[in-house]
Amino acid sequence: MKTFQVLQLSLIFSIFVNLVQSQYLFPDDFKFGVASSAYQIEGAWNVNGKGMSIWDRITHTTDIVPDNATGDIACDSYHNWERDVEMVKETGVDFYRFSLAWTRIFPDGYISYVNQDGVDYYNNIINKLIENDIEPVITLYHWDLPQMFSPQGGWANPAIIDLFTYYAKKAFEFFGDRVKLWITFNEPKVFCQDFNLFMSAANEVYPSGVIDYMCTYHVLKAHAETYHIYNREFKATQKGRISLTLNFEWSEPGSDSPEDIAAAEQRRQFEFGLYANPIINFDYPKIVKDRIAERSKQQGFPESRLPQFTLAEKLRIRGTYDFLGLNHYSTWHVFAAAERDIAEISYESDMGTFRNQSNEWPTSGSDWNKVVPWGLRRILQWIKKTYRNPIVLITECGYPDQTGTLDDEPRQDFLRDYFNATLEAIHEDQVNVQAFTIWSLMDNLEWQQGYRIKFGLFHVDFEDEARTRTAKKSVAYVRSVVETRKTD
Ligand code: PNW
Repeated sequence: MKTFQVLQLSLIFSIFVNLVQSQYLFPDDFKFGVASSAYQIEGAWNVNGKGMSIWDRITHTTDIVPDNATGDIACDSYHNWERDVEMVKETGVDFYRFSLAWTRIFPDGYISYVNQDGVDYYNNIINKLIENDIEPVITLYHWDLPQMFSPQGGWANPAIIDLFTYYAKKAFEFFGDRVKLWITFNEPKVFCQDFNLFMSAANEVYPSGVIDYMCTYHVLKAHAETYHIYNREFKATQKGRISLTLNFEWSEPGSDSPEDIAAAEQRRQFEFGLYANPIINFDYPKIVKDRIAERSKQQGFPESRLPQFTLAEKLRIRGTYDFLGLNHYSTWHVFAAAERDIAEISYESDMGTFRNQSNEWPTSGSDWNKVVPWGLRRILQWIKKTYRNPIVLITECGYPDQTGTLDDEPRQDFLRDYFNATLEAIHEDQVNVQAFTIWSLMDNLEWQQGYRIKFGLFHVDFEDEARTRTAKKSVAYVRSVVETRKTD
């Protein structure tokens, strides 16, 4: 045969293979999970010795949550944990990411008194998961700070660093023989850069642009210390991995103009780099440092409102990750904007830029959760480039609606699209993403949106005292993806 014919034949053959196998597969060692968090599901807020957290106080004493909703009962997972494990099993996934309620184990936050009931509760869940071949993944801090620490400013007070690390160390002692994946913090950007909401009390206002950076500074130090404790005292025997989880909404330049391209990058650095850069690269991102220092100076501050790390601290924080946890929900168009009035002292004015979402992007049950799967792929590409291709575990991604309907095709479509974006990132961009976690196992208390927004793979009947759970259609879809390794 002539060379030409061979080429022609092989071309036809490869088109045929592509047609038959039009789809990428999830690698065998790629893991799937589902997630929840303590305050959003557990209930039993004051049962059997549990202490009060800031979210108990916020829901009881402020009106930021609609319908007077609270987590007092929530999904009552305190009593329904066996059913929860059954549900995880039904989805077929490899792991369950849940969080510890600090105050269920240490009611006042201090480790001087252990509430054994809390330790037993989490031991039961962990043991049942393992019995069912499901890996427990624990988040130490998913926003429910012990209320005892709130009057002292919580994460704005340096005392919190030791208080957190003591608690974390106890958690490794109690559960680390069986838990091999730890997440110190869930989304510090959310609880620091929205500090007022997360500490909100009737007559207090916490100044943005000051206190939120103190929070950032203390969280990064607490994370690093916790990482070092685990590394030094537990890793050799327990053989687990530890990191933190950062949320990242993709910032796409609003146009091809150099200004908008720069604005999008500036926003990524303020929202994500603020936390990722000190841990993975070194120190805060330069653009963030420079902008806050410059605005602080113009405002008459003697030094930057962003507390600076010493060289020793920078070195201590750098490298404190075994993987990068990523929570992702949506995408925005970002534009350059005129500098805000210098008198305005806030994180938002430090960050600058302006953002909106395209009306052409399909919407979901929550205004800003537009469905933009390519945004996830761009994030993964950007992380690879900016941080030298770290291991990425997607620790949350999910679709909200307002009905909780069992016929949740839109959720299934969302998952298919975001799974495909992940597959393209793996196979076409060689991004090192190794897990996908669906938020959430079940409908639950969606923080300041109460029970109005529903992310669950399982429906929960909040009218029913038993909080009966029912699988939505997307559960079968998830199970089939996990089994077949393909998205349809
Ligand atoms: C996450 N954002 O919060 C939380 O980790 C979950 O507890 C929560 O239920 C889930 O997302 C759904 O909202 C986020 O503004 C809050 O980019 C805000 C953002 C991202 C995540």
